[in-house]
Amino acid sequence: MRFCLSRAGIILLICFLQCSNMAKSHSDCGHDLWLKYQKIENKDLLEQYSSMISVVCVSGSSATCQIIRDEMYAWLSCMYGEDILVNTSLSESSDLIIATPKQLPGIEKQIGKSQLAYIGDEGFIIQSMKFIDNPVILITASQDQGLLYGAFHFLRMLQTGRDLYDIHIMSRPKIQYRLLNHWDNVDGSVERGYAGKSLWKWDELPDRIDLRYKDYARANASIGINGVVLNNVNANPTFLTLEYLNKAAKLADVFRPYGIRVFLSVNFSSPISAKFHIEGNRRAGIGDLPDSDPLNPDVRMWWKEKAAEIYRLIPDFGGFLVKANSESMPGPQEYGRTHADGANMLAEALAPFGGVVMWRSFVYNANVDPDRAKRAYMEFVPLDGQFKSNVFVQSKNGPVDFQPREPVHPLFGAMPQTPLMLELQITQEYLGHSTHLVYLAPMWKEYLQFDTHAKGEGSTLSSVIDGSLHDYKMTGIAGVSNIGDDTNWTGHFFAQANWYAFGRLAWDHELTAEQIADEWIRMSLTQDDSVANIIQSMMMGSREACVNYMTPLGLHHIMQAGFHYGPQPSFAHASRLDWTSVYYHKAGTNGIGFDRSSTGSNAVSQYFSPWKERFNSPDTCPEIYLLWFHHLPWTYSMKSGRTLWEEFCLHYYAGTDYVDHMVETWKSLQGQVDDCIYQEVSEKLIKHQQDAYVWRDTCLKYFQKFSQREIVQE
Ligand code: BDP
Repeated sequence: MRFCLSRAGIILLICFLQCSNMAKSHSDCGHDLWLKYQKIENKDLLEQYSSMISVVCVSGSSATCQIIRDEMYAWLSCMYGEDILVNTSLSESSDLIIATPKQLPGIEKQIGKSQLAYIGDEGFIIQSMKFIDNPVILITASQDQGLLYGAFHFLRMLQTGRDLYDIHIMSRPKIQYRLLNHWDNVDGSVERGYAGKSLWKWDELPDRIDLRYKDYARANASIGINGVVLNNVNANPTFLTLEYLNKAAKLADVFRPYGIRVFLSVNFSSPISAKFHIEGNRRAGIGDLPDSDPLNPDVRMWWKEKAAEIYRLIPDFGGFLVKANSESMPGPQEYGRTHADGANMLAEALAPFGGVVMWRSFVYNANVDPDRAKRAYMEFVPLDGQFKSNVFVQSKNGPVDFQPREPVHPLFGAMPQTPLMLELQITQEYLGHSTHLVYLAPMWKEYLQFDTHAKGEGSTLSSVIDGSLHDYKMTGIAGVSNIGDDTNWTGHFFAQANWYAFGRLAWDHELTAEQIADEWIRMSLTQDDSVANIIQSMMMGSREACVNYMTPLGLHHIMQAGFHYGPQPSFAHASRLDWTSVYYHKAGTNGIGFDRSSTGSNAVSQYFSPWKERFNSPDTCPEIYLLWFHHLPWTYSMKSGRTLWEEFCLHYYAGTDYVDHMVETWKSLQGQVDDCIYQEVSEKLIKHQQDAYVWRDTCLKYFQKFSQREIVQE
């Protein structure tokens, strides 16, 4: 059956219009993300591709296979600038075959059982081979979902100019649950969102399905994300009402063929929420029990019934994300129960349906310890072994809160019996919102590659979360989304690279930050090698620059109170100590830094040897963490031979110099990238530059009051 002309006539038309315009004038201004239909400009490549692929066979009949057909048709026709054939049945002329062994018997024999077993449920194989004596490229997988991932991988190869000769690719995700966490609210606002309002149009759902839901699912599938927590961790019980579950179910229907499951953040007090129901305020109360004690049988039954109700509407519902006993969110400790008691109650309700609980470790009760950085470890490590098997403990990468740089959270490696899920923040709450150009993959790699030494050398954070270190039975990673309803999705065009990088690293944490940037640039901005290299190198240094002009040498949490954008090193408040800047930097005429050594708060003791010893002494502590672990005099001699104060100043200047360099680099690219994107990024960079100067000057002036020394620039 010839598929393309009838079924995809409209796609074809749109695609050709876009393609023909693409070369010079068409500008999506970032709306099409890294999934632009674009012609291949390199003639040799075009010749290679079109001689090797002209008749595609995707034989499956599922909605997912239909998506693969649509994608293949639209992309390849656009890339070549001419119509191609996408069929459902195999013919002698098929040269790209996309099928599971079930759909096309014979594949198993050709590929081999062990290879198919290796790729599991979500992986794929792309292989050059002979089929009916013809050279073909085969994309195969055990499930249609894997075919979709394989198809996107193959299209990425074409878009990034890879050779198609003699391909042998076997890929499977290293981590099972690869989720975006949306901090989206009922009223359409997004907590720490800098890209417009929420993508979810709650008022329109379930009747109207915004077209962007599909685009969103498609973008996620193209990078391997397989789950979405729809709402804010500061969860409103309204999301568990039938009205909102019906809305969530509609989203789940759109996402399902893309292999994306829906999850919800839940409020631990939901069973008593009728008490705080405020009419007209959209805070629907859904439960009228007297308490939400996790050991109360009525409360347990309430959650069981709620879970059953959810699964009736969303049969593949993923589970609950929970922020409990943290920042005014209710939790089991209100009833004298532990985090494990709370998590296990929810786990019990979800278990019959295969759902999981992601219980966050982001807690910092001041009664536990005066040092906020120590608290989560102290609360959670003693609970290791007490959680049910479908509970994750979800932990931020560092022990405080998504700072531009923190040491790794000491929990990683310290809970061998509890699957730890890593939570990264894609949205730039503390790294310049959607104004600063900061490519986050180098930061995430720094964490993923960190060797915790939990079981001796080689115990990297990535080996903890991919389950290989402790043999976790389930594995997961979450990224707090930076997506909103802005035309370009993420506010700053370059922030798209962070969404992209999160997905790619969640699939394979061994990819390098450079490689991921290169892919993204070639798919989003240019196919020109030299332009791509310039942009990649600019992106690679942007995170270190941000650390330098905001919080160098281990300084942290000195941002504007609440807003977290600009600097406010002077912020002090008597009752909210661990939210203030002065608590973290402890600057005085005697020096600066938080003493977490064995003679200070002793947070170093939470790390494995040799880190605890290395961190403990300023001589062996890596300078990037120096003021995180030590309070040192301004005259302290750094490895460079300069004083701490001199080095401190130079870091601030190095940070702003790099931003100057980014501004100049970007200027040099005018005319070489899409005009609209060029303009938007230029405007953002100007503001970025101004605000980086503000950071540098505010901080240096403020700390100079204590150091009482000249500011040095070189
Ligand atoms: C902090 C944010 C706050 C979040 C909290 C969390 O400032 O808005 O609710 O983290 O992760 O970074 O729960």
